[in-house]
Amino acid sequence: MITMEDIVREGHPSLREKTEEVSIPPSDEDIQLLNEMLTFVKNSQDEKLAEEYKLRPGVGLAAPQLGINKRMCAVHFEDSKGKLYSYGLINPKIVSHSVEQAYLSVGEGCLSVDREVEGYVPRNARVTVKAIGLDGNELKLRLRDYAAIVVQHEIDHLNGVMFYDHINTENPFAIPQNSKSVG
Ligand code: LHY
Ligand code: NI
Repeated sequence: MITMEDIVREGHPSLREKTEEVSIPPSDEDIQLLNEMLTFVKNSQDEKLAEEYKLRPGVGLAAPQLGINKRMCAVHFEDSKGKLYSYGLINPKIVSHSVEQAYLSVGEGCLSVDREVEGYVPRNARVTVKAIGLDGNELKLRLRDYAAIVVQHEIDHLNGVMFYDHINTENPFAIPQNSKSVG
């Protein structure tokens, strides 16, 4: 079972590396790892399990956060309408995105960052993502607002990008161009 001890923190080189594509069809080992990643995210939202295993609640996890150099991530959350997004994503790729941007009104955090970093993180308000799912089939997700933000945060990890790389250094709370506030 994956716990916080398995998650690397800021300063670890794997958070800054560009990851390798997973070969398709994915191996049983890759699928197993991705299933464990998704289970970690689910467990972290379960009050009892989170307390028992000292898990920090999260909505997403990317393989580089485990020191694994592969293009895989897992997300599990509900949007503001209560729609569930629960996916393991292999080789996810943003195939199109809106011009409009969106940022979380409370800013972002990261399971690999043990400090508060203030500021707005501009992202695309809408993205279409293609990936291979846990069943080995191709997935095409059309995401907006919170769902789009979370998946972009995870895909960034696959490219060695941290959320705070996007924050305006002069004014962390400058309203991004052509953007809406989410959350
Ligand atoms: N997890 C963050 C989490 O708290 C993801 C996240 C995304 C937080 C967007 C806030 C906004 O679940 C990770 O850091 N995963 O990489
Ligand atoms: Ni993160």
